[in-house]
Amino acid sequence: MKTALITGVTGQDGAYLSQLLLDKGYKVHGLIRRSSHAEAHLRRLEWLGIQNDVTYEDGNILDVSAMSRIIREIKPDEVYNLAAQSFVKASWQQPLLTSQVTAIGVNNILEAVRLEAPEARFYQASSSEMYGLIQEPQQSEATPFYPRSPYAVAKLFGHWMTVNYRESFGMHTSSGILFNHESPLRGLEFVTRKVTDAAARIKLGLASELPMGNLDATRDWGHARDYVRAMWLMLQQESGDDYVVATGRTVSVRDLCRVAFEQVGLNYEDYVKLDAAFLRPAEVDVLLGDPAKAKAKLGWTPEVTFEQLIAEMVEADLERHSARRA
Ligand code: NDP
Ligand code: GDR
Repeated sequence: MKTALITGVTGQDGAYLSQLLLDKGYKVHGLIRRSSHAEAHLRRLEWLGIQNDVTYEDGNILDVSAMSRIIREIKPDEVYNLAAQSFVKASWQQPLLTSQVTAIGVNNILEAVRLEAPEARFYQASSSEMYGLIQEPQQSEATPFYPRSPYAVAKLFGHWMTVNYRESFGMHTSSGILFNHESPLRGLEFVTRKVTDAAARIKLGLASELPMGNLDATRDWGHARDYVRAMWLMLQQESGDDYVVATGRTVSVRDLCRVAFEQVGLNYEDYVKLDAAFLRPAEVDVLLGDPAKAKAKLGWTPEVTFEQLIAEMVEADLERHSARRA
């Protein structure tokens, strides 16, 4: 039986990755940081019905002593670092926290792995945000980076540290440059879930409008369940490497609104209002990934289309709000 440690286990990807690894027979340890509302922490794992199947470890990626202790105790075969301050917009308001967690946090874990379990395989959750002001129309592993937010700058540090530990110490480290991936478990602050949740609430008469930022931005959106499969595949290869994980199709925020509202039989133009509060100091206008390497080397392809993804999310939000009303 293999043992895995997942940081960020309470997040969207942590929940789906736990499910995948449990299904494969892994013993899964998940890092939980202390908070005064511990009961809310396991919400996503509960949604998947696996909250009692994960072993929880108290810690924080900012505390290298805690990370070392945990890795020494459980001696994982695989470590997945998914923990981050992951909301791009918040990174302008909290740039130093974002740097500490999303950049230095990666180094803390790499160091703990190097010292306590150097044979363990390590996955770093890198991001398409690192391409920022895009230097090529379709972004691959060879495309130069141009980060546009404190979040993206921090992710770039984590990415290069992951490469550096591989090259310096011969460790099995992989960086997954994942493009946006969503699901019914996505946080409400991110645009897809914000829109599917609003479409459901408006349909049920619980809201009457949806304030939005830049509708012209486009993203390459996939389903989180497909993307965690790519993470696992990376750590099953003979050596570590970097991979772009994307669908190869980009869709505007405007079209996201159209598709989500159509799902409930409404026209988004009747409800969506522009609100400058949701604009960003510097925008990433377009992202479009080239997943050719992941397909060739990992045999990975996404299974869920954008339309299927949004339909699943709207359906889940309708159910949630209907249940609350009943
Ligand atoms: P979420 O925001 O849903 O989850 C973030 C997780 O990080 C939560 O479990 C959170 O714990 C944890 N966390 C935050 N700070 C700390 C800390 N100091 N110590 C320990 N844990 C901490 O993110 P996603 O699941 O969407 O994304 C997973 C990773 O992938 C992130 O690193 C993200 O930046 C990256 N990524 C995501 C993409 C996407 O489209 N979803 C695309 C590319 C990269 P808590 O519950 O306590 O808040
Ligand atoms: P992103 O995701 O910044 O790409 O980062 P988000 O869903 O927040 O924004 C996507 C695009 O939509 C535009 N937008 C809005 N965004 C939000 N959140 N709210 C709005 O009201 C709104 N209106 C327009 C944004 O300006 C942006 O262009 C996500 C995170 O998961 C990161 O952690 C991850 O690394 C990247 O995806 C890949």
